[in-house]
Amino acid sequence: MSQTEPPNARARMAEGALRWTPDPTALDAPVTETENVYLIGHFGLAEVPAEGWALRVDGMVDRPLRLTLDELRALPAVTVTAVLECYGSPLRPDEPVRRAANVTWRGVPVRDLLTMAGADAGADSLWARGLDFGRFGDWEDLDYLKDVPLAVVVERGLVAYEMNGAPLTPGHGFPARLFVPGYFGTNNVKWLDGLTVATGRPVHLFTTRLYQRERPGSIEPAPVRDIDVNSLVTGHAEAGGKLTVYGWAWGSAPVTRVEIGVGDRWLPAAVNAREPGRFDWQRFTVDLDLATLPPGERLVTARATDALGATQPLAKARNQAHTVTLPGWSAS
Ligand SMILES: Nc1nc2c(c(=O)[nH]1)N[C@H]1C(S)=C(S)[C@@H](COP(=O)(O)O)O[C@H]1N2
Ligand SMILES: [Mo]
Repeated sequence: MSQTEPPNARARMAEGALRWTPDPTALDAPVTETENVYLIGHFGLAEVPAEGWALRVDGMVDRPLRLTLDELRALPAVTVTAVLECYGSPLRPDEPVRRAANVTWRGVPVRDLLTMAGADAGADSLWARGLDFGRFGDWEDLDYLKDVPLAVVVERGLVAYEMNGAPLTPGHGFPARLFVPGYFGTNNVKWLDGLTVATGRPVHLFTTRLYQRERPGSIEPAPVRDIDVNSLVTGHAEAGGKLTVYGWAWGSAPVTRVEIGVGDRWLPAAVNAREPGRFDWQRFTVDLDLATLPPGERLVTARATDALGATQPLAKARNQAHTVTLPGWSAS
């Protein structure tokens, strides 16, 4: 943990955008297989070798830290299964992108790192920087910086070095990334350089300019943090005169209700409860009686509502209800 070591080198950036979204039918497993977890990198794919890399923890701390990957892995770790979801392009915030996954993360609680470093009681923010850099839209020479409220990241944030039981892949942020359960993907900084304990928000394209959203009843925009209520239909089966439709629903707040729209009716689905303190996705399933469905009807929509009463909009929203076209069925 010497302070004389050189800073991390910037990542080696591969050519081309990192933007891949699987089909929702690939997302039916309770925990999404790593090869089916969507990929986003604003500047492309970054490569950061473990050799020479160390996580820096600095800012308002008594003892700045510098932890190699081996040192990080030697600390007590926790395992958390939680949703990773992309907010979508901050330039097109109303476009539904349906990039979501439920992933098992393993890493060191941010709380422990801040205790080791002796974080100042007056701090209220944690800034996380990535080692990737480049151009985004018309902006050049950018790096990746996010800030999260210290109280939330101390309560549930991790510096994750594994997903689904294996080291992070280069695309998902090797050697380590921040992960804050319940927060949108944009906050989960990959290819982590370091964490800075601070007060207030850093001015940056990805903090105070983009990834800011309007709040009803306020002229002040709010940073993109808590995940909106959302759902995906991931499969269906037809047997014994029934059409079963199923999928996943999630949000920062637990989902309390999922309705399935067929024709002009909304039918309640069964939804698994979420345990307190967890941020994983919840199964919904519904059995539709084929005899009562309009013949030839092919569109099925899922719409979730959370414990705070927020419901997925039917249109013009990033989390608008998911409609799938199923093979036709007969009314007989
Ligand atoms: N360093 C860095 N971290 C990043 C990003 C990035 O471009 N650079 N993209 C963010 C966004 S918008 C999302 S949705 C998630 C995507 O994580 P994934 O590619 O592992 O699915 O990473 C976040 N962390
Ligand atoms: Mo994203």
